[in-house]
Amino acid sequence: MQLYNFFRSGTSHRLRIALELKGLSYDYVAVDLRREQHLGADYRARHPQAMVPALVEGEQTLIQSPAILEWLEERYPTPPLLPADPDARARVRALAAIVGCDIHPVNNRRILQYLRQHMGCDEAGILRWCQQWIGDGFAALETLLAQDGQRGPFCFGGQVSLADVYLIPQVESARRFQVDLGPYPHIVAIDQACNALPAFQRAAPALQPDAAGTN
Ligand SMILES: N[C@@H](CCC(=O)N[C@@H](CS)C(=O)NCC(=O)O)C(=O)O
Repeated sequence: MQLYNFFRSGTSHRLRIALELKGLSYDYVAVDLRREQHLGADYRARHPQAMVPALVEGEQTLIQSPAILEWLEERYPTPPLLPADPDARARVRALAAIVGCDIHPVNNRRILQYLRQHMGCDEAGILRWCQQWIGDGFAALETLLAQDGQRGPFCFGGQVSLADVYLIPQVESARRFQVDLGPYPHIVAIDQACNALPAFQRAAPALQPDAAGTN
């Protein structure tokens, strides 16, 4: 498999974590969002939305990280990233969707570029925007995590799940946007527990080949 991705992209980071957790090897193909490589015709031919990630397997190119994560889960079910019970699966998917549907999309590069270029937003405004929507989602996640008496060190139950796969890249992004994580002790503890695992360590943005020379 080949993963077209960018070290600092949260959606790419999700896929790296899932591939590592499932013990799947892949070729790393860097698409530099800073140099707008994703907007070029070559990459657009692969992904008409001009976004990373894309996962190539044989003849097919898979796009959209939620769809790719579900495909990985179905194609490579061991170890599972979703619990067996339908109610538990709904819970894990809901935690993941808070990040995937309601936090990440509004802080995407193209949204921030639009705010800068068409809405007169300066860098302080951009930071406030990101902090607002990350904080909003994290507050809800923190409440849900605090209410769950059955939880172990991760987002759900005693094992890593898709909820953690979504959360950890979002925590990385929250730090980049200088979000105060003090109000979210459960999220911080889950971040520490996940980052103690080799799969999460190997998937970390700072360790990727295209991160070299950046800080
Ligand atoms: N829903 C898509 C979103 C992908 C996405 O937002 N990718 C970002 C990087 S994290 C991107 O390529 N942004 C390019 C841009 O905004 O110009 C997915 O989950 O795959």
